[in-house]
Amino acid sequence: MNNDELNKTASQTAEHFDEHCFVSGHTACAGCGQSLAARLVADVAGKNLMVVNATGCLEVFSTKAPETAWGIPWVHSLFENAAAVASGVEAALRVTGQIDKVRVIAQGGDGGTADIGLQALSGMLERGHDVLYVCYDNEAYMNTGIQRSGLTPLNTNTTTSPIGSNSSGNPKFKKPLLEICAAHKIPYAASASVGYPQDLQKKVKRALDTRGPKFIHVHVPCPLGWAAEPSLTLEIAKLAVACGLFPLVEYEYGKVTKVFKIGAVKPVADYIKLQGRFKHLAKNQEALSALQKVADQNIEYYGLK
Ligand SMILES: Cc1ncc(C[n+]2csc(CCOP(=O)(O)OP(=O)(O)O)c2C)c(N)n1
Ligand SMILES: [Mg+2]
Repeated sequence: MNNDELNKTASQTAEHFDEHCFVSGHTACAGCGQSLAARLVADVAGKNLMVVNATGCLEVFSTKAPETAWGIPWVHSLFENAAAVASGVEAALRVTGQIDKVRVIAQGGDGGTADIGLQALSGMLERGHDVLYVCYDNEAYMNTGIQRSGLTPLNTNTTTSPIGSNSSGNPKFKKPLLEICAAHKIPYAASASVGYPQDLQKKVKRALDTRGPKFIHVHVPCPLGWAAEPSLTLEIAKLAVACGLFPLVEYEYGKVTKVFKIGAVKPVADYIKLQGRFKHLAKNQEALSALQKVADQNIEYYGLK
């Protein structure tokens, strides 16, 4: 692209940004839950926002140079240090007297948050920075080819936890990320789902209206990594909540203050049957029961019924 073409693209993009600060034209897959959730979050935050983005799908598909889908100041950190970089951004805004005017969001995937970035996140929460950290959880390292993460569910087929004669997929339980963050006794921590957009936006607003460190864990189906129909993203997200595998809850200062009651609980079998990553469970009753037990325990622990 020459300079004239670049300037033309920039002015067209500026018009586009009047309505939203995260816009279409990026290269996310069809049905990507993460791209929809990121727009819902950015829409609540508005223009007075600075975003620090860990390496991962969202960073890659939204900022293909020389283009960007972000109409606000946006920083690409490393895979592991979004929370540390956001801490620095917040500290700079604080010492220059701008922290009341600008909100700071750090965001990353499940791998970037629950595994490699957990230390930086814990430090940010402990130090008390006025930052909202959003984890977009698609339950594997999707950008590099569907490797399991600490947030991959039990018995999921991934490229590093493949099914086989002696394997029913991922042998580990999903890490209790929300509980780990809430245990820092931060003012606000919540889980949300792209399947419930209004609930998600209410929680983001609540978090951004609260001073101090905040954390939101958002469940976002990934059609490619979950081997699911792109048109079913929202239905699958809702089923994860309805079966108890992804509870929607809120914490204040380390205590549960609200839970999203499920009503008619659906069996885990209804959730997994729409996803190729769980196809093997149709013929493996023991592995399916183990996953159902995880959901049952969530329902009991949080009183979801
Ligand atoms: C230190 C380091 N290790 C590995 C990578 C390679 N890498 C880039 S993105 C990524 C996966 C990201 O997974 P996740 O955080 O879950 O985000 P997703 O792509 O699933 O949205 C990996 C392993 C890297 N960039 N830096
Ligand atoms: Mg991921």
